[in-house]
Amino acid sequence: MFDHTLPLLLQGYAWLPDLSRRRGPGPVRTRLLGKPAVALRGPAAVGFFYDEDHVRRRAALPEPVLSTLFGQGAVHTLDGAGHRTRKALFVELLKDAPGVAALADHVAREWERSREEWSRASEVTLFDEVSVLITRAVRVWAGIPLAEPPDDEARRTARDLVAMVDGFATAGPRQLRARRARRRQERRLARLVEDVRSADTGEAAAAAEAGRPPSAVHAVAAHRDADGEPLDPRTAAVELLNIIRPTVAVTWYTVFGAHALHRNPELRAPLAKEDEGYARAFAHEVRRFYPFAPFVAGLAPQDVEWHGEPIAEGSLVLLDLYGQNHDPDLWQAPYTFDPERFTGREPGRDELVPQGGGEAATGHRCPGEDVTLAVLSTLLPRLARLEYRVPDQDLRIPLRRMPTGPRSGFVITDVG
Ligand code: HEM
Ligand code: MYR
Repeated sequence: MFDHTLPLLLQGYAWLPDLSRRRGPGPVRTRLLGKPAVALRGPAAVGFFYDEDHVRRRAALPEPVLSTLFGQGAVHTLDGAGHRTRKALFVELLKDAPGVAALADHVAREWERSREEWSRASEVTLFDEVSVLITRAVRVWAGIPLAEPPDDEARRTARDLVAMVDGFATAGPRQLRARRARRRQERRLARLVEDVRSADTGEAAAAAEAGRPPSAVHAVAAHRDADGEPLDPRTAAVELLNIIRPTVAVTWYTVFGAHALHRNPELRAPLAKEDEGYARAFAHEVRRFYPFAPFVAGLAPQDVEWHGEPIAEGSLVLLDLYGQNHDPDLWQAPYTFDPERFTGREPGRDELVPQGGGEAATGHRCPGEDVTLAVLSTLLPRLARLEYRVPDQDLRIPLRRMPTGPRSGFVITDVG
């Protein structure tokens, strides 16, 4: 069987679904990165995948993904007690309702400021502008100061954070740009962590005493791993980036939300209402419908078996997130955009998996789903209430590109 790494790079989101359609039902066997690989999907497969007896993360992610998207030594690469302890840092910061609400407030304030700027511009590329507004909000929230002049630095930082996500699945110039962006941002944030530590104001202890969460910078600087040691400054920078970069990555979903409103204009009125339940359902449907994370991957630590199918030790096990979110056995008319699927009900734990499945606190599921939903529930209703025109442009979303989005970046004019 030949190695599918190249077809994956070339075909992007279409690769696994095509393979699975050609092979018929059941797990898809292939080769990836020089290893035998098997791709699973469905709620039962989620349970199997997130059991550490079946799948481990150490050494599973290829170097080009680590040096761009996640960072060397990131929480994504840990297993066992080391993972649990590191993960608690994220879960405590991100699962905390007041903390998430505070971030959403910053996003709402930045939206107002951006909206005024946009109303004076002849045209606005939504992708670029939303990435800058979220960058401003998350930096303030996380306690990361902006150098002077702050606006220029916010734009440069937004470009770097976007580049890290944009370059992880390509061998072309975007990969190089992503590596450079990561090196630059890691250097800056490692220095910041050192500064915070040497000027320790006791912020973490003071915050705990006052019953409020410490800022992300302080929490990361004060964190101790399972071995009782603080993170070295470079690893601290990696994990700080694992909070601010994915928050800015919500830009992709925001622009997909704009795309959904454009294609389904009848959804604008219900989304524009002050109806938190509908906004959340709309955000869930954006995360289900549009392509972002294709799959997650780990290695079998021993010979294991899935539904009678042997998986040899050392095989790559993939959980096909995009495939599961469009599986006709799970979703009626999966290629129809319909927020009503989620009105009045929350999706089951292992049903909707754009950000992984299982439990966030104990497994590798994304700890940022509350943040993602809060940012989308802040931005998308405001977008639905905004007056603007969508001029002719290339709004196709190429499935061969990873990550993808409307080609034009979603240009709007006549913002009111
Ligand atoms: C993990 C997707 C937003 C922080 C993950 C994983 C996926 C994902 C697929 C891997 C799950 C696994 O390995 O099983 C996304 C998408 C987002 C998003 C599509 C929306 C744009 C966020 C946000 C944050 C965040 C807003 C933090 C503020 C993390 C961290 C991990 C992670 C720290 C590593 C968890 C671990 O390995 O234990 N995310 N995420 N993500 N995400 Fe997100
Ligand atoms: C973020 O910035 O962390 C949010 C965007 C996450 C995209 C997740 C992509 C997962 C890719 C796994 C690739 C594995 C290749 C073998």
